[in-house]
Amino acid sequence: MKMANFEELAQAVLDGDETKVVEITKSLLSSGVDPMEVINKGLMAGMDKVGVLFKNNEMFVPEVLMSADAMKAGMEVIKEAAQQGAEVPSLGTVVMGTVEGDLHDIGKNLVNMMLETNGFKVHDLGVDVKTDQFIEAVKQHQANILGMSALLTTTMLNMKTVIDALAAAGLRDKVKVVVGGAPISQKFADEIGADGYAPDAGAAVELCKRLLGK
Ligand code: B12
Repeated sequence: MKMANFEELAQAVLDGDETKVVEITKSLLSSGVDPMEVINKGLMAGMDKVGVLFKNNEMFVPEVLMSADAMKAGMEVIKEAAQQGAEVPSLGTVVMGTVEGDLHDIGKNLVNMMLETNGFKVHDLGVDVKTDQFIEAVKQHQANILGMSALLTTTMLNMKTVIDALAAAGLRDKVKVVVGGAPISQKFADEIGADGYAPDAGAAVELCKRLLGK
């Protein structure tokens, strides 16, 4: 059988073909390809194409959802493979969620996966997370880092609401706040008083390590 390639994987994400995505991801991993390459050159490359087609009205929500599910299935395979490696001591506890009103979670999940495989303990609150839920979780898990994701210009300001609520609850100096998502920038992060911004999952890991002095 010929070895599967990145283009085929990207195409399978674009087609929303979950079975094929799982099959190709497994095949690439078992032939020793670096998981990050599988993510970047295969899964993400496919999702990038989806993004362009969605923007140009050449692809619609149901198809995008199928692609999203296919990408998630591929990421699950990678996550399972990573968990079979040795236990790494925890670098810190992260509470992570997508802000209220926002249902996008692919990027957040990718960041979580990278944080976990790099030794952080992650409590994922999911999507559409209300301000109070963030505050409660930070308290409950004594989080070192609070991560927030937003993909919509209409929801990104909810990050500021959460940061203000942290301050009101007397928790602002106990936790580092990191933010990300397509519309977020370093400038925006500075404006809302976050401790850091990262443009992608790899940079998010570096950022969290740096903020905790690791
Ligand atoms: C997939 C998708 C959907 C899926 C989401 C499925 C899911 N489970 O996530 C569905 C179909 C549900 C959807 C719905 C909608 N979507 Co949409 N969607 C997208 C799309 C195509 C891809 C997003 C994605 O997953 N990218 C891949 C991931 C890996 O990248 P990422 O999210 O940017 O994450 C990376 C970084 O940003 C960073 N990061 C992310 N989070 C965090 C957090 C931290 C702490 C850190 C440090 C870093 C970090 O690291 C990640 C990994 O590298 C984008 C287009 C785009 N190019 O972004 C539109 C897009 C975000 N959607 C858009 C819109 C308008 C909508 C809808 C309003 C459409 C509608 N009319 O119904 C709804 C809103 C629903 C809601 N309330 O949230 C617009 C937003 C426009 C705007 N400026 O606000 C976009 C930009 C498309 C467009 N060009 O019009 N969408």
